[in-house]
Amino acid sequence: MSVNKTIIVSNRLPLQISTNQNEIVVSPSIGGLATGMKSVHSEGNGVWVGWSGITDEDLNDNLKKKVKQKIEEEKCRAVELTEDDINDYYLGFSNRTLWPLFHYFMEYTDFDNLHWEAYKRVNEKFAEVVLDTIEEGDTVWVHDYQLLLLPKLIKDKRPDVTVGFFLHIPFPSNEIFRTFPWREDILTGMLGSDLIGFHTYDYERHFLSSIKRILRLDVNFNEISYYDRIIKVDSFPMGIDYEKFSQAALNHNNPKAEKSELQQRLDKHLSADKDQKFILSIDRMDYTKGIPNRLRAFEYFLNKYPEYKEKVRLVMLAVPSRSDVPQYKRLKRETDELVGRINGEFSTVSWTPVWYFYRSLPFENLIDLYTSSAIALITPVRDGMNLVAKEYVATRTNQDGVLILSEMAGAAKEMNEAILINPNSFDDFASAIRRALTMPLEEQKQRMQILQKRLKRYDVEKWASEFLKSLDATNHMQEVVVSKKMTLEDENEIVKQFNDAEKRLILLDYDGTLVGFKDNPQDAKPDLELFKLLDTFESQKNTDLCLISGRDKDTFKNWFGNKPYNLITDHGVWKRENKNWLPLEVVKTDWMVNIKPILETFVDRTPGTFIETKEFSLAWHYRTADPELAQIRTMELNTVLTSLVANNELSILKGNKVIEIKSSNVNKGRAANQLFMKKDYDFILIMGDDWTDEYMFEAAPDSAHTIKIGYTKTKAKYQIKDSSRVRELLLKFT
Ligand code: GDG
Repeated sequence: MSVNKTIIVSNRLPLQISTNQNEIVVSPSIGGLATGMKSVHSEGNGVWVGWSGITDEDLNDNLKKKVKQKIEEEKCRAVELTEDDINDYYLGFSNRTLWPLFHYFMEYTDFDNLHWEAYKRVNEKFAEVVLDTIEEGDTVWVHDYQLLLLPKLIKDKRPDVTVGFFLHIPFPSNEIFRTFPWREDILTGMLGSDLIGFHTYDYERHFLSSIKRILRLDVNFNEISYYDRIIKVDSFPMGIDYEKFSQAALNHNNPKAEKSELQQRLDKHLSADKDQKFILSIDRMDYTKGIPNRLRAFEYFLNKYPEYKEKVRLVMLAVPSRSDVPQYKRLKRETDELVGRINGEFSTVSWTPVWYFYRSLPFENLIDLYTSSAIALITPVRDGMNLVAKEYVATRTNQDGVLILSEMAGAAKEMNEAILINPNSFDDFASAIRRALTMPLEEQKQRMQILQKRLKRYDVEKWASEFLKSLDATNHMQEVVVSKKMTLEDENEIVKQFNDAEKRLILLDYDGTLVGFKDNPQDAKPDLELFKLLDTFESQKNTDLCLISGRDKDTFKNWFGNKPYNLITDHGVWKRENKNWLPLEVVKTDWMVNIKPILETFVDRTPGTFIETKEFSLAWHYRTADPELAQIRTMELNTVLTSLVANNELSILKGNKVIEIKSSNVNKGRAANQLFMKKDYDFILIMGDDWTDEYMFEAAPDSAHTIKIGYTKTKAKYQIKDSSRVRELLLKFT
């Protein structure tokens, strides 16, 4: 029997693999993600899917087999990648396109088709391994920007499986994201998920704004309606392994503990002058981390407050990263030059202002640095979260020390007690450093205490479990939404009843039901395939086919003039039967002269909207308007119209991206009723997609088959996905 498991997917497996002659050595990696996922991974049959760090070319067949086996022993599955894959998908598309663009470095962003093709190809390779690993009831959690297309690739093949996605870097404002040539593919790729998580509410907001503007989907608070699914978007600020860092610091501070070489060196400097303080910065050598800017700001500080010369030292650890990418090479050169210049300018016999390490240090040395530094200066120009800031706080077990943190790091949102600065302002830098250097111990402790309490509570394990809890809840949410989804059995039953019936009535809405929506309603013309389908239908014996629409008479005359079907237009004002047009209702239109100027003022102030003037109604269309502006304007318009319509016996209909004002004594329900009463039908089928069709569903006799197109709330008995499903279904009757 299989146990439901969680499949974690990330670009890299949480393993370090090295080959020593013909031997394979596998050791676990200690990064934040690996720690956070540890319990998720070890529970049940948990599996981690990712790249091993070794390309196909680096292994012969024999070694490949051994590596595979070793990886599987660690409950991991490897996605095999070639050198080309890594160059084009990882170094190329991930690190030269997505990384700079999502961090607002547009000038560093390459849009290279070859890299995009590789990105798609590699996401498919990941999908293949994941799909091969999935069993019924499993949950998949995909991580980060290298795998944005993966959720859809999984969901398309396995709609039954719950998929979560977490982005570790910022999601940029729509103004940035919309410049991206493959923006639709990226968004729809992510929408394969049931839950999409970000570090902060701002990234969530930006993502939803792109969803509304680029895909034009409906968003309700933090839920996206996407065909038959509701996708939840939320923020989960990633934490650290608090216990590990605070415990390591406690052990380190124990007077009996053995001191590392680095610690001895740090101590020597600190004891030489009691007033001497270290200002620490640790980052990967990445242009998003603001390293050159920090150096320049430090130089500015020393010039502005020369009394701190020989009193402070910037201890800067920059960990080599992506050094094959040209911008990173340039950054390294710039940093080296700046450090050289500043040290050359200020150094004295006993003091060098910047102590610069360009390497990765073992964990113990990281703790040496954190615990020896009175100040941490973490000033990225853009950073998804920034865990270093949190780690510094966790190691301050005496509760002294001051964190200076850039507002542009996601972490700033939860670390208000740090000194927050705008990393582009040298004056902010200088005054923050001075403030930190002079901050009374009592205040340092007050701030640290609050920060520590928060980080301890919401640590990385809690982060992972909160995400999974929320993911599990989305799963139940979906079951509710699709409860009326039409099944194959339902379909077969209706077709059978149709075949057995002797007097059939088929009542079909037009827009959104028989055809999809177009930006301009006049472009949503019937196509040849539709004519063919309707003609076949019409020619069946004992079958009355009627199209029923809010469209005006002239438009339908134009489109269906020489067709024999019955038509009802203007929401039920006009009817065409046996080629003759008859009014179903007597309707006043004198109100239009008063209402139209009001609508015009809305058109003037809302780009992308327009008025459709029909014989008996006025419609304000806003399909192509900015969705957020349109939302505000529809509320305004509603308020303005409400007082007017009551006096004129008018009603306001909210359709699909349209508001229509028409006489209250006309609706599709009343018109449909007249048809129901005409003959003793033993089979009635009604289909429609929007709010105005609910009148028909409501008026229909109990035995009628009512079908709503789309998955929003309805009185209809069944729901189906879209207009192409309508056509597939109708074909079954012919
Ligand atoms: C991405 C996002 C987001 C650093 N130097 C050494 C070392 N480290 C460890 C730190 C810390 C980690 O590396 C760096 O994490 P960050 O969060 O600061 O930055 P990114 O690598 O850019 O991570 C970021 C994160 O994903 C998580 O979602 O916060 O915004 O960009 O844990 O301690 N570790 C060791 N030696 C070093 O020299 N052992």
